[in-house]
Amino acid sequence: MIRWFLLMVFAVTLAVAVVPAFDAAAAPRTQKVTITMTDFRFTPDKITLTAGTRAEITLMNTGKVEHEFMMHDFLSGAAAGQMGQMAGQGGQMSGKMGQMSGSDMHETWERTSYFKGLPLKVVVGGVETSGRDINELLVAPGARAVVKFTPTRKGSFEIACHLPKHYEQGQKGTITVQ
Ligand SMILES: [Cu+2]
Repeated sequence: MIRWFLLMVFAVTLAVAVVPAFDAAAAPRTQKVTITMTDFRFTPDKITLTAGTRAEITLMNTGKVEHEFMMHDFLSGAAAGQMGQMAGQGGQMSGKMGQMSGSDMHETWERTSYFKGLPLKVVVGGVETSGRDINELLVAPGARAVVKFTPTRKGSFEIACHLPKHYEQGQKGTITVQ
């Protein structure tokens, strides 16, 4: 009887000692960030993530209009500078500039998307979708979406809403992956 009791105590002690260590190994830390989308801001607009650790970005659109979430290389500034140079070269370039700011620019943002080739999970309204090459995410006013991925590429990346005139009004930010 006494031996049985001791065995029980030992088993319980063992369980207490082992479980926390096991949990830590089985469920690695997830970096959770919430970005509020308003008309026309991302708050916060500066985020730091750690490469190799799972990330969950919750996007909450509390604005009155739809907003988009894209994360891509910092090309907008460079492209804008290039366009500025072209404008300086003469009036005939300005027509081309106007064309460039449309679908060509969108292709550039998609081509340089951080999520290009990266497995991504998106949860909207409790429904999870997974895929690769999900480059942009539209969030309806009042809606919430969660983007799950593991950042790999390190550096500074731009987050932006490229719906007409949103970026220009300041709906942009930076995610730094260290
Ligand atoms: Cu927007």
